[in-house]
Amino acid sequence: MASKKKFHDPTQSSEDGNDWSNEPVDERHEDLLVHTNRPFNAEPSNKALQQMITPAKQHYRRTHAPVPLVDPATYRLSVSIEGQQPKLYSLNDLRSLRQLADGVPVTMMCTGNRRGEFNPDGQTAGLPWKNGSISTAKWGGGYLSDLLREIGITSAEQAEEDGYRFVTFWGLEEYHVSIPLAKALSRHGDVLLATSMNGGPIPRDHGYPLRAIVPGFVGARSVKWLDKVVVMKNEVKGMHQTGIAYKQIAPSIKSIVDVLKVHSKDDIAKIPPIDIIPVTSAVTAPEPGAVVRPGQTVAVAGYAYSGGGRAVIRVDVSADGGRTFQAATLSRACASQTPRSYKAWAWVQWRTEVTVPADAKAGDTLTFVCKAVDDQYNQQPHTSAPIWNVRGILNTSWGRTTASVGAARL
Ligand SMILES: Nc1nc2c(c(=O)[nH]1)N[C@H]1C(S)=C(S)[C@@H](COP(=O)(O)O)O[C@H]1N2
Ligand SMILES: [Mo]
Repeated sequence: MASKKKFHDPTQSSEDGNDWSNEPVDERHEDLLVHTNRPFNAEPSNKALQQMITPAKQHYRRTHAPVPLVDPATYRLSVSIEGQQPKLYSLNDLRSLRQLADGVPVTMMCTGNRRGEFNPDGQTAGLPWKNGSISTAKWGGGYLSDLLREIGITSAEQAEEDGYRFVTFWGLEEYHVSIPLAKALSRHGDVLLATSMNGGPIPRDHGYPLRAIVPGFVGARSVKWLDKVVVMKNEVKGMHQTGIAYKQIAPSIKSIVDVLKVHSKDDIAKIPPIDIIPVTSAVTAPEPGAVVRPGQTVAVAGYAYSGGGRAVIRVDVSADGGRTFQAATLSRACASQTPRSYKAWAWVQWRTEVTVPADAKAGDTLTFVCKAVDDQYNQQPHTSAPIWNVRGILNTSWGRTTASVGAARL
């Protein structure tokens, strides 16, 4: 339940009918690249993306409404089986669940990461994210499966026989999505009711006081400001689940208006929304447009991630646009997130060094490229043009950045 007490400042209320006076502006790092202020959508700098664990102030933000203001004393989580009386849990009640105290490193990525790179091939509908709508934090809290057991959902098999296949999460501002019940109940799923981020309370922007964390799934399923958890027979109806938000439409369809000419609403509901991101990677150093010199050794760095707990096993890096490659050195977020653990929830950070050819000419462009391989040998598409789609989701093409060659130092 959101606090009824609002510290309303009339000078800050805006023309759109929402109350924006309670935004947690102090939580937001000044280096964030802000796409929209109301609601607040922003991504970290390349430098921040080079850290294994993203500091909370720099973790990307994806919001759709003002950030709810919650009083932890009166907050209650409602948990139910569809059509039955809900049970209410205070934050204190939730502390009695088995706790994952230290937190597990989980990479969260918005499906629209790198959408902006699609736009030269045709305008997409959505925020023009660069390569930063992805971040990694250590999330701690209780296991959702323990809470579901308390309301009588003891086994996925039994629940499925009774017709229940989904768990739906509702945020306090009405955002709602579903995940498969099997993911929520699996010992290997690690679905959390998180109360901590990077060892501290969850900042308001990221879901204070309670957030679902669904490791290995797209960011959209990790619902912030959790209000209700409902075990359901079907996935919930709504823009972020059955609607078009997380669905990839054929590249021939160039506008949202055209989507509706080709697909009825019912058709769209039948297209699966993305849960598990294919393997992807990006270059975070050098900065786009950096000037490098002939013969110079350049540090090239970036991240690579694959959904569903698949571990990245190799990242190939090229300084000549993909004609020749060298393997980068990988670092993992924690020792247990190994290949074929199927619990590699976090990205790898990779780095390598390349030498600019001594005969490179001033004014030449060097194209740095990276491509990752996961433990099931999934690989990335070479370019984004063939996977262009009007919603601009899942740009998992090779990471790319260019630098220009300056005059040789004498
Ligand atoms: N309640 C609620 N939960 C939400 C959202 C939202 O708008 N409201 N956005 C989702 C989306 S699309 C993403 S990518 C992640 C972003 O989480 P972050 O802002 O902590 O990075 O939260 C998800 N959970
Ligand atoms: Mo997202």
